[in-house]
Amino acid sequence: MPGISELRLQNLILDMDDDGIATVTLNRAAKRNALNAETIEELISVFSALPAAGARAAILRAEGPHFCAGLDLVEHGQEQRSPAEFMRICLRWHEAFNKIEYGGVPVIAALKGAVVGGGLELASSVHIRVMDETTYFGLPEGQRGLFTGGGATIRVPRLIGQARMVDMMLTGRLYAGDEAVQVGLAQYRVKDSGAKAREIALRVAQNTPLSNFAICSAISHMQNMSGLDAAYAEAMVAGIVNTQEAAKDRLDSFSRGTAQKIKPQGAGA
Ligand code: 1HE
Repeated sequence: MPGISELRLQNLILDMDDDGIATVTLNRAAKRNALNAETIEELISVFSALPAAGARAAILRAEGPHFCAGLDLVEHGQEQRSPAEFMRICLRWHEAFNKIEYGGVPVIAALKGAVVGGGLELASSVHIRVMDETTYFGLPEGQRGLFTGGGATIRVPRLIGQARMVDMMLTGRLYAGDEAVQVGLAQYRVKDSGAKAREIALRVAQNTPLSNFAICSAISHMQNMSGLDAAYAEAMVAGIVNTQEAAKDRLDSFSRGTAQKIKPQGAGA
């Protein structure tokens, strides 16, 4: 697998800073960051490489005023794909978004403008979604004579429930503002989603990498298991994570009474 310095990217920009925060930028603003086949392949390459590159967290952001306009409808129309060809395309989308969701590196999306169709499928694969005042969410597939193919049927109901998703697809209903947070499409709504995503990434990067790995892969895997199997897997993951060497200092510091307490900011002793 190529390292991050060997990746040749046309549609994404990848930057890794000294804090171990990777920034992945969708860089097709002229096409509203619509997802063509090449961009999907680049997402697979980048998110495959990040864990081995030692990324402690990643920010997924976009150039231009819109996060992502979904499937590249122009490419799709021109290619005249057969059912089997488009099925293969969808499997590559799943590969890309599974790398994000299951890769073990916390991914925080800085959202703005349109997060629609495949753009919402992409956004729903990250671990923390931050929206700004311009952000809106939609699933216009019904209006376009299409159906979701990038995992929305699995991920979007987890966020907002099946009934809301079906409503969005049938009626073209958009969610924005406070309502989008209330229904679960974003966890944070702020003026500057990029700045907030960075603040969150830096905070998340303070956790031990093994805890983050478990949080950002095990929980997703467990949603696919029976309750009994998930409980067993949870015990195994906890067996590994909760006995890790890297946590010893943190536990010692708690025993000595020097660890930060878990209280709301500004609360008294
Ligand atoms: C595109 C795309 C695209 C823009 N594919 N080229 N997604 C949609 O149904 C959303 C389609 N896009 C829009 O509704 C609007 O473009 C936006 C609301 C996102 C932005 O509007 P605006 O006025 O800022 O930009 P624009 O003038 O519409 O577009 C600027 C350029 O981007 C223009 O290209 P140009 O060469 O004429 O300058 C557009 O053609 C291009 N562009 N969106 C291709 N999506 C795995 S299945 C997933 C199924 C889906 O994702 S369905 C949802 C598809």
